[in-house]
Amino acid sequence: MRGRIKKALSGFYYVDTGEGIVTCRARGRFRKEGVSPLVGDMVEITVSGTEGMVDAIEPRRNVFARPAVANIDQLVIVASNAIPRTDPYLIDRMTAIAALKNCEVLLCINKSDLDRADELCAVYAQAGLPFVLVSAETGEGVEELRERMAGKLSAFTGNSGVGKSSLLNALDPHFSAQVGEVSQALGRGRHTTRHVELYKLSGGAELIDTPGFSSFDTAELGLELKEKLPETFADFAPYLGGCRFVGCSHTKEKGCAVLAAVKAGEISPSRHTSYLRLYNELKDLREWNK
Ligand SMILES: Nc1nc2c(ncn2[C@@H]2O[C@H](COP(=O)(O)OP(=O)(O)OP(=O)(O)O)[C@@H](O)[C@H]2O)c(=O)[nH]1
Ligand SMILES: [Mg+2]
Ligand SMILES: [Zn+2]
Repeated sequence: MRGRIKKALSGFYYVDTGEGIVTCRARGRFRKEGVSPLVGDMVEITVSGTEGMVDAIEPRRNVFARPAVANIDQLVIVASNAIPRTDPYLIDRMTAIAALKNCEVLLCINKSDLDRADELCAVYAQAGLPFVLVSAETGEGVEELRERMAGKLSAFTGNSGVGKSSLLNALDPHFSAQVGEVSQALGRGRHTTRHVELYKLSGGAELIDTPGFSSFDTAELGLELKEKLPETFADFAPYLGGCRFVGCSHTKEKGCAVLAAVKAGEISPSRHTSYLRLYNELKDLREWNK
């Protein structure tokens, strides 16, 4: 039988076959080969009694380590300018990683009832990144978000406490995903969502809710990103051919067209600061990281 993994938890995979959900284990050879089945994967399973076994994973169109998902059409980066405030670096980093994987990105700025995030909106309007300003609390923007998710498989990502699960509940009240308090003292969420799960929304969209993170990890940073970094910043594209030196790193060179565009206000300083931070994180990666 064939199906899609809709939930992964404690070594069990919940596979939607179209006729129901089969709880599966995965064959031992996956572990030996260093691959794990992921939510979003299309898999071949054999069913015996009420249990199943994942035999094979179909080729993936894309795969992410964090959030751990496969085959998504769109990565929805949920952010907030209210507590817990999202560092724009997180947005720019995820955007670059998604660009490398040819995956669409939608920025979803939540908690508009608390903070309208004018600066963030201005930065991403200028960068040409699609974004929606929403509130899971008041419902502002939720219809627009729903429209942008129609007919697609999307995955939420973002720091803990920005309201990913709250938005899932706002999009389709018949889900009651667990929502957690934000620690005002620490200014961050409490890691309420602990597993990755795919939900079919009424209206046709499919959405994967994922655990939030509190720090940046390096799982997605590799040589390919290092080599293609400037191209993963779409707003740099018009300038990349204009630098004086071939192989310009766009960090400090004389005659750099990207730096000139930042100076002229055509590229936002916040985006270029993220570029520099990512460039420095990637700088020391060597061949063996491949
Ligand atoms: N005022 C306001 N509060 C919100 C909004 N969205 C979510 N919250 C609150 O923010 C807190 C965290 O929400 P969650 O939905 O659990 O956040 P999450 O991103 O799923 O967090 P993790 O599962 O830990 O990654 C809860 O107290 C929500 O009620 C919003 O639009 N406005
Ligand atoms: Mg959550
Ligand atoms: Zn340059």
